[in-house]
Amino acid sequence: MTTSDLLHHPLKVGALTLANRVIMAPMTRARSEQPGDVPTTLNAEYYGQRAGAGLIISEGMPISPSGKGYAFTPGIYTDAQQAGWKRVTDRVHAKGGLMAAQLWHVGRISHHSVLAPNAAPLAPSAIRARSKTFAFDDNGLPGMVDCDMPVAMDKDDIARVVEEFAEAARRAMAAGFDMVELHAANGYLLEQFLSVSTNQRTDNYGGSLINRARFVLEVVDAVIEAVGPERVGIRLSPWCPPAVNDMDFQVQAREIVLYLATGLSARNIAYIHLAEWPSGAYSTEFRSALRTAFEGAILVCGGYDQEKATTVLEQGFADAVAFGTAFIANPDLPERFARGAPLAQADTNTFYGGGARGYTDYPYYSPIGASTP
Ligand code: 8OZ
Repeated sequence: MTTSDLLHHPLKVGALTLANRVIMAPMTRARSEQPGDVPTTLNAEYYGQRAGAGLIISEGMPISPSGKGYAFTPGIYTDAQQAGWKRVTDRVHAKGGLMAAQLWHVGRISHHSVLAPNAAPLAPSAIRARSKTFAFDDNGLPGMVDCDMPVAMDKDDIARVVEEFAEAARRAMAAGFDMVELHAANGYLLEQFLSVSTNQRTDNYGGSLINRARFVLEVVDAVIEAVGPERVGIRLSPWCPPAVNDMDFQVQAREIVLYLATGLSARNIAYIHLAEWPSGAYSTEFRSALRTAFEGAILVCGGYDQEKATTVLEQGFADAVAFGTAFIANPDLPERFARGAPLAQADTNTFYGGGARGYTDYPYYSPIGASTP
């Protein structure tokens, strides 16, 4: 089997059969119609260009006003947003692709300028993130600002956010998505419950490993109830370091992720998606323990190139590999891998915000000169 063969094998993931194992990673791009954080035809064009991915995982979509922590991120909690996403999924489907909606609550990684009037960020405990988010400064100008002090969620807040995830999942299905992915990685709300660095609760959502996992499993159960287990995936990032949103997910990271994996396997969800911190550093022992604990598909992401991706598939530690920046600059990434074509480099200046430049203007590969997608 040649290198490209394995990445290009079809793969069953829950209810879906992916045409290949080259996944488009979820990436915040901060382009949406304002006010209202509504997905636009430009977003449809961007995702449609990348429909050759085995599965596109959307940028994180705030599930509610309190789930938002960044300016311009398109949400999935209003009728207008749902209709905007329908345009996106229609385009992806018309081009033969499949797409998952990433459901996102930022928790404490937020700022009053992007929240409802007088609202504070929600978190398991009132511990402020010593990190920044992209919101609005005191003059109303977009830029990096310090995260605000969060309030510790009470039982009503917890029940409400669980229901917000379920409602967002229902909206995602109504908007034509093929799958939902719960964002439980990179220092956002769900991971904030998992890690002792951010969860110092003394009720049954904090303390023991089982208690810290409780909120995540409640959200999973509510979302399964809404859309069925075969359309649910989850993103996890054990060992997520402080450099990422001041998360420090070290204590019992292995144990809690394997505990979750066992519970998720019993629930028959479609996949676990690892955001690897640091890139590619997970031990083979952890990777095989995860394989044993979880029967669904395993997606990995973080610093993979074609060669490393093929190796992790060959080793049997993953079923598919997600690519981020490579998909920004190479809308036809799976095709380039298959042909051994050179890869274009992404311009980091246009990652967040703005319009078509650095978003929909990266060409498809052509041996006689690049072509417009
Ligand atoms: C980069 C910029 C803003 C948000 C993540 C959702 O890290 C993000 C994100 C990444 O998962």
